[in-house]
Amino acid sequence: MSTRRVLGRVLVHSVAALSFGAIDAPAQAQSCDAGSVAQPASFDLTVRPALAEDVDPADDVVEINLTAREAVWGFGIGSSTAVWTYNSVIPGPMIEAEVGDTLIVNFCNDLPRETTVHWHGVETPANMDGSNLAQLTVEPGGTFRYEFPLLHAGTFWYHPHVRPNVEVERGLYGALIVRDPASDALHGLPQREHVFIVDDLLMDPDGQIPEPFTGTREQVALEQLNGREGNLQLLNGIRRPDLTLEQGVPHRIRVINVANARFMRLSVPDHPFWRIGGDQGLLEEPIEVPPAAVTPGGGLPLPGGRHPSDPDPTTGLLLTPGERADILFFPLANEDGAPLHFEWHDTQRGRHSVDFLPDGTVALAHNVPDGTRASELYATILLTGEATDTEFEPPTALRRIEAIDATGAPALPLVMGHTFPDWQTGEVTFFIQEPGKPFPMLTPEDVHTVRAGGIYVWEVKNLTGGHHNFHTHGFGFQHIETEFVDLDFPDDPDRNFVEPASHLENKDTFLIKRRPGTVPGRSFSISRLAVTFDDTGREGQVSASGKVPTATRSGGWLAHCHILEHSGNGMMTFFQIVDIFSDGFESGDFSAWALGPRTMGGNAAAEHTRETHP
Ligand SMILES: [Cu+2]
Repeated sequence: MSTRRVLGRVLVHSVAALSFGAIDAPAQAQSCDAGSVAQPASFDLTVRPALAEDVDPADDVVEINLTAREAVWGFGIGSSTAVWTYNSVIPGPMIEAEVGDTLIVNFCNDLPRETTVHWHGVETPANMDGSNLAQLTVEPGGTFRYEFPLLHAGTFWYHPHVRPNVEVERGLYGALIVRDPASDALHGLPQREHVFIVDDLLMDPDGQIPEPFTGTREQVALEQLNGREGNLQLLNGIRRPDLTLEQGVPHRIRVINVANARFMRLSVPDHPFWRIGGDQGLLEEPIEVPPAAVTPGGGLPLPGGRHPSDPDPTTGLLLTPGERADILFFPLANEDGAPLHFEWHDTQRGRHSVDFLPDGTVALAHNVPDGTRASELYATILLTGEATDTEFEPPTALRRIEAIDATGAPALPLVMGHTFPDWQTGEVTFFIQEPGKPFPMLTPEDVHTVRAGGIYVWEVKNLTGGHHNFHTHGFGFQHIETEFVDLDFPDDPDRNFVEPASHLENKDTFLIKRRPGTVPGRSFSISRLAVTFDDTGREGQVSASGKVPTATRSGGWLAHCHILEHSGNGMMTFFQIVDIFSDGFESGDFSAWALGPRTMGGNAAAEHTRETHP
């Protein structure tokens, strides 16, 4: 019997008789009973995430009880790792709902530290977003009732927004799947659906999860610069599970990258994927994703038959931390009948090396063999059923996505960068709003204030030699283009060019590519992302005035890199919504903080114009 099933059984028979003082939540009775965890009686019993139990009989309400608590988890390898969980399982129970449902989550914090629950990708009202700007943190023993309508279909996930590099790493993550059955049926999407939550956990020789940023100053600097990458390949909380899939029929797989920092470039050799959707629902049409190439010529086979990766990122399915993909997969046995491998491939993302020099300076370089590490197995796929000669034909059209017309729209400039590591401690400070201002230093006067309903362009400038990504709370966006600039080689077309969006897609987490040159400050990239601060379905609820956690912050919506070591060390900012009704009345109570000059007079961001480059 697997660890998961044992834990599930224990859970069903335990009723937590605890009382909690409610903070910042509607005054109504809540118990910390996590509810039972249902396991479907299907082929992938040991692999599929536990399902959340809907305790509300109403058709259009999904109500679940969710408790964050400590547990011991085996990861399918019999370890006794101290972890943090939702409802005693990793991943946390999968919440399934349909578009238009109301989701209610009775959350209890049974952890020894404060936490929150953020609904990654979901367009919630401001005070349900779960960031520590939008709500007070839920203290140990505390509760919070989340309640919001699910306005869009998509593959979402939930996780804490308090010290997420620690809390997500320890196991606090779960899937939230919002389906649109009518749309799925219309487009002939397969009924066979799976959710693959991929993670890499760093486990020490004692089978425990190390504290962040420990060790030598070199180790501290590298964990902060490159993010924590782990050594345990997890799919749905189990190391390298065996999956059984019926061959010769299409499967729909929703993939969620919950890793702190690892760029997941996923592939099954000899099998293409057809990407049909991602962060925010379906694409307009499927995109074929070829399997990841191995090093030209095949490279030297490594133990276990693995190969060095070809760093060419145009093959394989690339998901940065927090990103999701919705893919169609048509498994067929290889000629030798061997199982298929669902595997990770490396990609060049600009990892740093670091050198602490005797003269008190620190040298940073990108000379690590980045992008060439051996592939790693994430799951073995066993096939049932008969082989078939049938060629799989994906649907030709999915849905129409309305492109945001950002012509002439005001820009919301941001700039990503970081300091050199501190020579004594290895500590690195990151920023995204402006150089020298990490998140804790930002005040409402430093950040963007936008109008509900307004169209803007995020202009995310990356000064660094490494890839990052960009995640915004509450409002998705569409990639327009990424511009690469090298001021030292202005005539070199390989260093100065504009890469248009590959396709139209609604996103909330997006790869921000590194600068094209080598000299900091002389070279950068700018990613332009169109956004409508659309409050449809949330009218009057998007100005984040309901909660003002501190006098120096407004509430507001977070925008940050989703490499959790970066956001945690300052690569995070917030933006504010001014909610203007048609009569010009400005809603929301902003009186708890001083109105900066930018917020006066309506379209605050109009003072920014798009930067031009030589
Ligand atoms: Cu980053």
